[in-house]
Amino acid sequence: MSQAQKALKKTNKRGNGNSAARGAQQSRAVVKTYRNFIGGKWVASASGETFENKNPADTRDVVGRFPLSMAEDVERAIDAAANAARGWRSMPAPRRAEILFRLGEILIRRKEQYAQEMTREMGKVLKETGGDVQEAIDCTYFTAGEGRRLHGYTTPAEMPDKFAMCVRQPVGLCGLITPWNFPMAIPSWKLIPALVCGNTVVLKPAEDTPLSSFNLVEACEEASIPAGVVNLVTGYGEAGASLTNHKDVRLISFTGSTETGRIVASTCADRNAICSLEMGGKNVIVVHEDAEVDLAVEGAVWGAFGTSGQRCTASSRLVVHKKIYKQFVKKLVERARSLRVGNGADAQVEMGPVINADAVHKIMGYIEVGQREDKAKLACGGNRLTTGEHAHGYFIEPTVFTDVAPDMRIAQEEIFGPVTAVIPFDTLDEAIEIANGVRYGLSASVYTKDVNLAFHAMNEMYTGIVYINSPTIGAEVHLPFGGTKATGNGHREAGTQVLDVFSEWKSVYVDYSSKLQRAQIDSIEPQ
Ligand code: UN1
Repeated sequence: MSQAQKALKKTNKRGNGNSAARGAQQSRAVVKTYRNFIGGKWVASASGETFENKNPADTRDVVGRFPLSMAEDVERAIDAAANAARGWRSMPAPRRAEILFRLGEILIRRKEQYAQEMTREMGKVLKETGGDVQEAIDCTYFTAGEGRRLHGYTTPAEMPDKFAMCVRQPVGLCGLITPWNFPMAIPSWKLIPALVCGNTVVLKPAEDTPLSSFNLVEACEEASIPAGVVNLVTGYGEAGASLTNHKDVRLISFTGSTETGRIVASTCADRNAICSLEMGGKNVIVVHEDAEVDLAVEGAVWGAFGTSGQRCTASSRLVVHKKIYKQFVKKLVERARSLRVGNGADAQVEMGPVINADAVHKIMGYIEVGQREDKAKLACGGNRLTTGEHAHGYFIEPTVFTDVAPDMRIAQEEIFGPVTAVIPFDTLDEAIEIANGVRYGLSASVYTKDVNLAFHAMNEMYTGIVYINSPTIGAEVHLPFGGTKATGNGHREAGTQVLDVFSEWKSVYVDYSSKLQRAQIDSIEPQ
């Protein structure tokens, strides 16, 4: 790592099978150098400097070298996006959408390759990286379909011979800052709606996973999205900050930590830019006494340890009725202990590494905090795995704390790792109070067979997403995604709701009476 890289602060958060190990060995021989995509051309950073993208399952494996972009690179990308704006916004939305459908086809064809490359740069198991690419495909198809809708509405005007309607217009130049945990899905959630609405973009992906964004942008080029409409700059916080600060960037869409999101929000407030934020979570599964325990355990394991717990939606709190508590904990711990941890490229592996050394430090720090606070019990896990097949990666055991008090730090703060806290409860209202008793409000789940309780809980959970009888992860792209409180700033991604982020409303009044009609003043007498 160069000195310049070390000086930069990061902004974004977020059984080694033999074949996987061999892959790592082979790929060490040739390390490809990638480029930024600016104004339709693949270019090196202005300084010529690069940074390394390493495999978190085996850090000897360098996935690629990527441009270390600074303010100058971002400036060039913004210029390119500004120059392309007029042409793109004046292309009819259904035509823009046709190009995006072509992009969807390319993503389908390359799904397997993208998934493998994503596992190599990010660590999650192949099934999950396949799901990540699939989410980008789903988003592309669903949102491209909106190109033929983008509805506004007409409404009667107050005056005779006057027509009133509202239509959408693009917001302008969009800066997209994306995290490493869903390296293709999340960029697509922002990119595709931005494009269908007629905006041009500069994408700055997380420094840990630039390859998946490279793949997405390369596919955009292949789909013949015009030069300058989509621009990619890779790098660290410097690049993200330059994008956020730039006067010509009308909108910043950011997914990452609540702390960085707050800085993005205040920077945008200073220059009256629009900003859409998707940040942390401390999601909960409530398991009621009548729940099917095996199903709830299976859901909890997937929700807590899928993606090594590195989802904003991860089930990091399990609030369990006292009547079934013992049984639930016993089964949960058995399952957590049996999970196979290793290189996600190995089909037998169930949980991959965490993303980087900082993540290990943070997660292990929380495990220590949990152990120090004597209210809770470490029921399983708690260790970093450092020997044998785990010697060169960032592996942490699936970790379960039981008898956790709702006010403990491990039950309040986002850990973003394979750690979950089990909390006992007596009544559903108590469980709902615990569920809502955190600063975040992304996702909540209830396991119960009682439809009345399910609807009551659904109504009372103050989150952006609620699941009944399934865990807190697994949102689908045609429904709005986002959360309340410290999770967001009121916006939603996905669904048709995301169109309200990437377009602005224009109200249009057409007076064909040939006289001045003063709204709210000239009275209309009934004939
Ligand atoms: C995230 O962790 O930021 O609902 C996104 C889910 C995924 C998306 C997670 N579809 O778990």
